Amino acid sequence: MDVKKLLADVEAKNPGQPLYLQAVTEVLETLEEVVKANPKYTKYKVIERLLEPDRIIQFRVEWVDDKGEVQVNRAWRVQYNNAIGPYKGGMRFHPSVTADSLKFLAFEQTFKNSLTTLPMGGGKGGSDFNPQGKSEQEMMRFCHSLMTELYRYLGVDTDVPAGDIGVGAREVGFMYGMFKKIMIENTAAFTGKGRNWGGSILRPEATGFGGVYFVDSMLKQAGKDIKGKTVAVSGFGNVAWGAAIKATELGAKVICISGPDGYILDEEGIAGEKIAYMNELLQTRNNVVAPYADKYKSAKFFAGKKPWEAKVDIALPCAIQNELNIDDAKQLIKNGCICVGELSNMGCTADAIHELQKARVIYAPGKAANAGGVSVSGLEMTQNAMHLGWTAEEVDAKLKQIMKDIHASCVKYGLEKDGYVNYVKGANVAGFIKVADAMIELGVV
Ligand code: 2IT
Repeated sequence: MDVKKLLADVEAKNPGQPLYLQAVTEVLETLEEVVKANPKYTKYKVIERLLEPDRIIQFRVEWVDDKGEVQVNRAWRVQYNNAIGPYKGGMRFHPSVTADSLKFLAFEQTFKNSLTTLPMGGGKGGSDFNPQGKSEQEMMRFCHSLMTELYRYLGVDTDVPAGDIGVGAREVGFMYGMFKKIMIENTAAFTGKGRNWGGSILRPEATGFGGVYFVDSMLKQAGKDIKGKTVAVSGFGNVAWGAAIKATELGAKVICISGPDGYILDEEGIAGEKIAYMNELLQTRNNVVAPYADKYKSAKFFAGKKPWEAKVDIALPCAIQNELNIDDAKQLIKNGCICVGELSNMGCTADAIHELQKARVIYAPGKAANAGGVSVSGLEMTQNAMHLGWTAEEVDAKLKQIMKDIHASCVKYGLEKDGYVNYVKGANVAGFIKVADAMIELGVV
């Protein structure tokens, strides 16, 4: 396998798509060994086939804002690969959304979903629509309009979206509500649904919970304990909130949370009522974490700064791609950080990852560490198919087991001679093998 040539081809065929190239580079750099050892992957050109998504749907979304002005947005659904199950992945509403960002996310999702052990293919969608400052009515009109196009491509066995940045249970409700009306059916063609209409208990917390279970496994693997460790969490959404709850529950001390306006340092720990207040701030949708420091005198607010400058044992990026760069990585290493668990998708830049690995910081990529969210989505699909609902304990036990299994797969393929686990390699190889073998068994179609 000629990685250089493959990457040159990807770059030439996907001009102006640096995120997709970044995600592909990270994966291909770790697959050389497994491809060399298994000539079937070369014979059936699995890599070349995996570098082209099954299809990308792009469409216009037009809607009328509260002032009566017509607005136009662009939306996509990237159906990347359905070799092992229906396309599955979230919808992201954020001004940074482009064909490039969704393509990288759908590519990552393909390997992530394979790792979950559940039968889900990879997909992702979204729009450059900015939810910030939109009224509930504007949000509803936008979601309805988007769904009058997207519904054609969805279905329980075809493509099952969910939430992501800017899309929570409210937005899923508006989109799924229109889907249900058009299709005259109430099936599991969406996950992250509300509890009253088929949603799984624990889905809002799942990514954060799963991520901390994964971090716990990584620390145990390295002979360390999460108890008593200090934690910094970035991102101002469900993922960060769930991570803060679970990290606290397992005995760690969360001392940093952040929002788009800056970060909070609270050396006394952000637990109990303080986490509930964090969620209150999230629900206001004002995107500011600063009021936390007004309410709790033990806290300091650092405007416009990232939490990676704080001295912590564990860093959990939970916001967006490339939120942790090489300078942040160097600062974390200097401050004695022992573990970085990526709960955002591709949260670290490529050079940041290399820096962390070089310093033997325990590092897990998003496709492994944040797979708990889509895993509970998969469990939601199962419950819907059975017309049943599980208790929080049942869902949590299944989630815990899935994260343990993902961790074991990463160790299987990523363990190095000195005992350090290269989780990037482990996750990529384990995720790849299942999809690649399925593609070969399904023939060239
Ligand atoms: O990045 C992700 O894995 C998600 N946004 C969750 C996707 C899903 O289908 O639950």
